[in-house]
Amino acid sequence: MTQALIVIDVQKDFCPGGALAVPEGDAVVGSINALMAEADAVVLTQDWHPAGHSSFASSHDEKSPYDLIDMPYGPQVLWPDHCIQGSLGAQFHPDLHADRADLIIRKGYNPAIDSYSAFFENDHTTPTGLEGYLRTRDIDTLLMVGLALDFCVHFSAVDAARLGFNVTVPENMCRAIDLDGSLASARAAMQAAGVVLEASHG
Ligand code: VGL
Ligand code: ZN
Repeated sequence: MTQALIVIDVQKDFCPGGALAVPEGDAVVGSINALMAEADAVVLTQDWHPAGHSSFASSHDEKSPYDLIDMPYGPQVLWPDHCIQGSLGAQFHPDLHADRADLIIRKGYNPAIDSYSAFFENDHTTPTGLEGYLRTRDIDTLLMVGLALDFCVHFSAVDAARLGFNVTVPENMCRAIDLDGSLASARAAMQAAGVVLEASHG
């Protein structure tokens, strides 16, 4: 078994004070840092949108953050502007041991498609390249942690399980946005895909 720790979007904009703050988002940093020391490989993802991204409510007339719209690839929640390429808010949380990362994978850079998953954009077909990286390093087991549990961790974990990786999500190292029951449906979807949800790890 070769295991990678996949740290999803632990960025300033998803922490208290950020543009799309996840409640207690910063509370996961210490335990994630501790886990990095034990992992065979560490991958960080970074939400990385161009200004005017199509997932921003500000890019659509008469829409507000958290409205749902139909995009060519399916339904899309509209978000406050966040994680704009090169902005302060797109930086990793300052206490995260980002120097430990073997790979940093950016996602959401296509102006027309959002990308919750670390593996595929929201069309569920355009790959980010992460699968190839993990397979060529003979990694078969993933611990997935970070923000937000009900969006980017959820879709990343489901895709990873469908691709055949053994996936565990320790919930104490994640925090959720919880929009209209999104946390409950995310948990159900992860379990249905074969993801192991743990209350806490270690
Ligand atoms: C995320 C909403 C928009 C996440 C990213 O990291 O969960 N959520 N962009
Ligand atoms: Zn985003």
